[in-house]
Amino acid sequence: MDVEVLLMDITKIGSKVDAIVNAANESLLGGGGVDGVIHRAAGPRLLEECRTLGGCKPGESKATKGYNLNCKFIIHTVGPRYWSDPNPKETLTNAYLNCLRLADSLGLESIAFPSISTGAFGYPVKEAAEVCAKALSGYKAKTISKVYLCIYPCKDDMDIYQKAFEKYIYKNG
Ligand code: AR6
Repeated sequence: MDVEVLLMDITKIGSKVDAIVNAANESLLGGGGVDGVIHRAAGPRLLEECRTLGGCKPGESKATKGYNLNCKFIIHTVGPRYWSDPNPKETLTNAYLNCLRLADSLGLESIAFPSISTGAFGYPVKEAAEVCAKALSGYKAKTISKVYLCIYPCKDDMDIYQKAFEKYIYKNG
């Protein structure tokens, strides 16, 4: 599974990937940040489908169609709220892993993630990047061969993710 870190608005990666991950909240009914951008770009039919899903717990994931985003699926996950989650590291790890497992179960080959939980949910970027790099590097993919991390809009954040992945690969030979 090849991982590439990009400085990119995730809604612009479109048909280049089979699935785009949304950093949502438990309601799955939209919000601010990347969630709001994804709903606006995908169009109102996304919200209609989300209403049928019955929400999503932190660390879990659910799939919808991609609608106007031109990817096959949007995989919605809920990251931890850093200051109130009883175990934010475990919840963030689960959020990444459950998106990958769901993508594999759908037979997908490529997936794009945003930086889950590091906006409204307050997870410090450096810590979140370490958790992300560890989760992705340890995952044994079935059908997924390419993962993009679309970090946006901050170049410093992208550098932090890049370093986290380099360090992890270096540590593991
Ligand atoms: N492409 C990629 N990343 C983006 C984009 C974009 N277009 N826009 C923002 N980001 P956040 P969370 C980055 O707050 O912390 C929502 O209201 C952003 O700079 O979107 O998981 C939901 O409904 C940050 O680095 O998600 C939930 O209530 C990262 O995406 C809550 O926020 C995550 O920031 C979820 O909070």
